[in-house]
Amino acid sequence: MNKMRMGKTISTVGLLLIAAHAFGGHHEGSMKATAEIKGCTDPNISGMATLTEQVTAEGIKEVKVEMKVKGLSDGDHAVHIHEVGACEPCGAAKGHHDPGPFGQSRPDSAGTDTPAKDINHPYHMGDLINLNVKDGVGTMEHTTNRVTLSPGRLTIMDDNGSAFIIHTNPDTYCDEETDLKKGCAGGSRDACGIIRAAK
Ligand SMILES: [Cu+2]
Repeated sequence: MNKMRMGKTISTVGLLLIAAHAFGGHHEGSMKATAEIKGCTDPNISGMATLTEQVTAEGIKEVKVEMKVKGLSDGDHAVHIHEVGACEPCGAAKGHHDPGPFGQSRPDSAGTDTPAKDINHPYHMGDLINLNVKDGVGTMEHTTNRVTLSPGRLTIMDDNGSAFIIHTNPDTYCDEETDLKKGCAGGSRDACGIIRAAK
């Protein structure tokens, strides 16, 4: 084996070890991921989220999301899993995670007063519930079976990763005809956190 080949083999083994480490424990218990939440522009916003994948007795994978964030304005703030694991700037996280056949990831982001033509909210796989902030502390707990941490068609741990986005306004879930307008999914972005595999 020449030197180049050896190098390639070693790095492949290294990657496998990293992958085994990141996703280890799948059989013993639950898979986990975490996200450190930071303000898009406000350095006073900070927090943490944990994601735990569990398999129900029926064999369905579900992910429990627990989030605590300080520094946001009191009230409800939309939270979603966005399609790219990037937060600088917060727009880099792109649209809502939606690996479905049509991949319509835009929520309410048309540049005018009308909604985006491909508005698909709240049907995106990454759509969650509002974070409720009281006295500057926001908490959210939600279990979803729309996404997985383990590999598969619904995974959020895909090639380009995923990130949480916390929006300025509440998510109205865009669930009424009269509610289908720009901003119904929470409007501008306050905070972001890249989702990373954890032990
Ligand atoms: Cu969002």
